[in-house]
Amino acid sequence: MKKIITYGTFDLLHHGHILLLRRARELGDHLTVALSTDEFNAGKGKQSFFPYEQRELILQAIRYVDEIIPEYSWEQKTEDIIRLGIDTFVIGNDWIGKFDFLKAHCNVVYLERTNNISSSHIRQHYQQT
Ligand code: C2G
Repeated sequence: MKKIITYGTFDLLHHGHILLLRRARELGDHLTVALSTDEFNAGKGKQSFFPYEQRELILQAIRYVDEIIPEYSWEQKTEDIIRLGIDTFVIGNDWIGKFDFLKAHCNVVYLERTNNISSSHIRQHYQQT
């Protein structure tokens, strides 16, 4: 079984996220999403609109997602990949090059981000209405 992993906040889920998850899942047979915890996001200087439990519940309903684990630190990726027997790490190309060190343990794939959609734009629009 070819196992894929990706990491992210997945707040205010939109088609950009769905296209990322679908393409990631299509690279193998099983997709694990490491979902940023609220505490980890605070460290990223990000506060999601929805708390972790709600973002997790929404992701659980997505057909491309087979497993969800918490992302609580920048340093956990290598240990996740080894522990879970991951073949390929996938993330959007806004991170291009940032995770090449993982090539020592698995394939690393940066996928094209979907243009003209982001959680922050949705929030800004929501706050204006
Ligand atoms: N994404 C995308 N197109 C968009 C928006 C997001 O392809 N229009 C992708 C991102 O590239 C990422 C995933 O969807 O691969 C989740 O995006 P975020 O929730 O914004 O994740 P991020 O805050 O980048 O956290 O350790 C890595 C971090 O946790 C990634």
